[in-house]
Amino acid sequence: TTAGGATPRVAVVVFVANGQTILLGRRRSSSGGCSPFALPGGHLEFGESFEECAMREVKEETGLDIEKTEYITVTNNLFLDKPKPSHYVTIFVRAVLADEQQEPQNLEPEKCEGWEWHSWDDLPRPLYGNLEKLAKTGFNPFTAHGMSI
Ligand code: 8DG
Ligand code: MG
Ligand code: MG
Repeated sequence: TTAGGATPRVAVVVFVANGQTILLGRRRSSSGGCSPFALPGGHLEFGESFEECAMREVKEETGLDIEKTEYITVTNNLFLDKPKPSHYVTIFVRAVLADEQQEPQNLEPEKCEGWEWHSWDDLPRPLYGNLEKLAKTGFNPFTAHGMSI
C-alpha cells in the first residue's frame, strides 16, 4: 500500500526513567481533538545511531541529558486516520537521567503542553496510539529486557 507516494519513516521514542516514573507530554495536534500523552522522541536523521537520536530529541524537547540508552522494542504502525497518512517504524528505547536533579523544560511549547513524570502503573489517558497498545499487552518499560545499542 502506498499513500500518495509516501514512504515509511523511522522514529526513536524514549522512556526516560526517573525512579518508578517516566516522562510523558500531551501532544498538541493540528487536527484538534484530545491531545494524547506521548513520549519524547522524533525522527531518525541520516547517519544517526538510535542512541544519538534519543539523546538529541530528548535534549531538544525537554532539555534533559540522558544516559545508559538501551533498545527495548519496536512497533510498525500505519497512521491512516491522520490528515496526512503516515507509516512509522518506531524504536522504543529506555534511558536514565544523567543528573537526577535535572527538571524537564517544555522547549517546544507549540508541539507539547508540557512534561510530567508519571508512574507506569497509573498512566494518564488518552495515550498515543502505539503506547496504548503496548500498555495493553502488559508491557512494562522498567522490567522489559533491554539491549545495548
Ligand atoms: P523532528 O521533526 O524533530 O525530527 O521530529 P519530531 O517533530 O520530534 O517528531 P515526533 O512527531 O515527535 O515523532 C516522530 C514520530 O514518531 C511521530 O510522528 C510518530 C512516532 N511516534 C510513535 N510513538 C510516539 C511517541 O510516543 N511519541 C512521539 N513523540 N512520537 C511517537 O510511534
Ligand atoms: Mg523533536
Ligand atoms: Mg518529538
